[in-house]
Amino acid sequence: MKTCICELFGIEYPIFQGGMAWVADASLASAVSEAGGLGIIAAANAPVDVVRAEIHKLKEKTDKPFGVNIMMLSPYVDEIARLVVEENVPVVTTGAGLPTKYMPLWLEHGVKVVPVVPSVGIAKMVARAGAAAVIAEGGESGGHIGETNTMALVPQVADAVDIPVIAAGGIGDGRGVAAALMLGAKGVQLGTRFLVAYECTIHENYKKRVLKAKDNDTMTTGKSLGNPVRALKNPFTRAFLKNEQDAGMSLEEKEAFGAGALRRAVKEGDEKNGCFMAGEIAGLVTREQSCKEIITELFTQADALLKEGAAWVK
Ligand code: TUI
Repeated sequence: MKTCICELFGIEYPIFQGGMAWVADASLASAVSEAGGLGIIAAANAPVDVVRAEIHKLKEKTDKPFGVNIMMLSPYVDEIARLVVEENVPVVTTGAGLPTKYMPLWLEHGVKVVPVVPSVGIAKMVARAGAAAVIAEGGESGGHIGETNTMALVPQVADAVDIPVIAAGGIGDGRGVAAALMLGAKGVQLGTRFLVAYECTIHENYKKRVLKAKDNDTMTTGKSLGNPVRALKNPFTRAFLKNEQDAGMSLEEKEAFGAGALRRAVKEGDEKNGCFMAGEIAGLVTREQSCKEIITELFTQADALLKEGAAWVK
């Protein structure tokens, strides 16, 4: 199954793997790229040397195209912006803020820029600045999220910009892929489903939580702080929400409570104090598979659905 996304990025299937902070390392990204998608290393809050080492590890494992996700709130964002140029990274995706300041540098060096956008306004802005495509990410996603959900966001972004749209948020199987294409997307980005891939190196407890999750097991914290984050419900998310509502606590204290919580989930599997970021689709993710199995299954299903589709209308 091919779309213009395949040609644009030199990949076999129109799928990006989400640039999940602390999760998306060389192991996961190289496996996704080898399987024909676009594997993405998350720079997150990591220092430049750590990201460089992951890029080198990935290059040893695959010759296929890959990307680096840059979290715009990172304290190292300036250095990481230069690193991707030095390392000839073919694709940069960005999240949690506007990448426009860095786009002239990336474009000058032939880096394809694909920002994650939570709204039509931001999609238009980055399209004008030279983005190759946009990832329209709905509020069903895990981690830091915008306000509009995928079903409403994707068609509105697709109508507003002339560049291809990649849909993200709430997509977990071939039905989601087919639906995204019907909404006007030319490709998809998945995060949660890749959390349980064999090649994903997160703690076993994290994988178990995702595999056991039901439809209503995620929640959003941080809304009142202007920093909404979706994660699996646990003692940490409940305590965070309680602190948020506590008038006696300062903004700084409330934010500090969340520091290190994602690392505690990913590295230590800390069920009590960790923040297990995951999307609403976690309830659909019930099996560990290789990245290759996941991607092949997604597109076999989507292809069959799209071909059958005409017969559903009497
Ligand atoms: O970035 C994500 N998801 C993330 S980043 C992350 S690390 C983190 N952890 C805790 C707190 C903050 C970050 C975990 N998950 N998704 C992409 C995304 N980008 N969602 C929303 C946006 C976004 C928001 C505003 C993109 C641009 C934007 O621009 C407006 C502005 O005012 O900057």
